[in-house]
Amino acid sequence: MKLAAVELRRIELELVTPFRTSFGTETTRDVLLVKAIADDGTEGWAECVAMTEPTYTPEYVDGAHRVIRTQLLPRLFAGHDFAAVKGHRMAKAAVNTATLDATLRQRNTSLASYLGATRSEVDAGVSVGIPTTSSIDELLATVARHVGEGYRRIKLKIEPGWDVEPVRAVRAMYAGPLQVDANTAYTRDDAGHLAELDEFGLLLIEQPLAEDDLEGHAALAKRIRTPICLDESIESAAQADHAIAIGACAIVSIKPGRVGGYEEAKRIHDLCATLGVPVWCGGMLETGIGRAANVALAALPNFTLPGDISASNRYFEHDIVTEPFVLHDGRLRVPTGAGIGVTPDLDAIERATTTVETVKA
Ligand code: OSB
Ligand code: MG
Repeated sequence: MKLAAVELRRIELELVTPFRTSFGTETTRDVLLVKAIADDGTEGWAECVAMTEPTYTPEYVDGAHRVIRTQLLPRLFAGHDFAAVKGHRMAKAAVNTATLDATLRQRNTSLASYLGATRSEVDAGVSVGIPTTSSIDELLATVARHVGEGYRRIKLKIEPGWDVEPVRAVRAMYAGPLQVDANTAYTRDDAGHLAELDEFGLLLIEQPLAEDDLEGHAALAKRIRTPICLDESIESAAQADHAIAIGACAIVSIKPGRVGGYEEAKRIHDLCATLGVPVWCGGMLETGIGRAANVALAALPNFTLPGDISASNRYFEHDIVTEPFVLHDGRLRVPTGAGIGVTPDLDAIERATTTVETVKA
């Protein structure tokens, strides 16, 4: 693929409901879209998953935008890889995925088949935020609605003060696959408290402790029965290998943005398959563009747990692809078209655009 230009476009989409986690509340999604334009006019698309503020990871969208503009694109146009640039994996992932999409569209190959997908549909899971009202009744109503929509797994966001009781209440009405995500909100001293979640038969607890506290996770794993899954801690296959080796996690959440792109995501998948560690695909409130690529990844064989891969209407009233993702019996269909296999809805994208810049090679 010979690159002619890259378009960097910021869009703003209102979320259908605020999304509250232990690190903050999102009401809109400020997304950086990256479009790679090949010399033959083929276009490849990706979204940068960095959030508005650096509260989930150090990266945030303004920073990623600037790193792409001033560090990554000059290297890309000069034919260099990004190895010299430390970190900034979400920024790298966005550029890597846009160029990969253009390459695959030129070759008329789907991302799913390129990555080695073995399924045509993936189980849909949904991540349920902490109600802004902190009301257990509201949580139960939300969970009941998602179960009614057909979701095959429910994930509850937890934090100190919002954990055992909400989980107990949900468990009393829902016997299906259930897991929790703390986004680093606990400390090593909370092991006794987190053990109170053992009785609910959770699939896993995601990232209870700080991202850099692998030893703490290994120690916690000895004190609770719920399997530990890492999200924020895992930025590469090497880190996954180390975390698994020291007993810090039994399950890995793979987010392509967090690890630098789909190639590294696949390496983590393959490594975990070899080690007998299940993986699932995390989400970052993606639009249909990022969602399509995640669905392709989640179709690989060792994605044995349902991901945070929900229908477009979980977050957005109007998605920015021509065919929004919808549930079919609790599953999403893996796109079969070339590249990410979805068509960006240019009118919808235009309506949501706040800034746009085209950088020529
Ligand atoms: O920790 O998995 C997380 C969203 C933004 C940042 C971090 C996380 C999340 C989610 C939602 O849990 C996943 C999704 O539905 O896209
Ligand atoms: Mg998480």
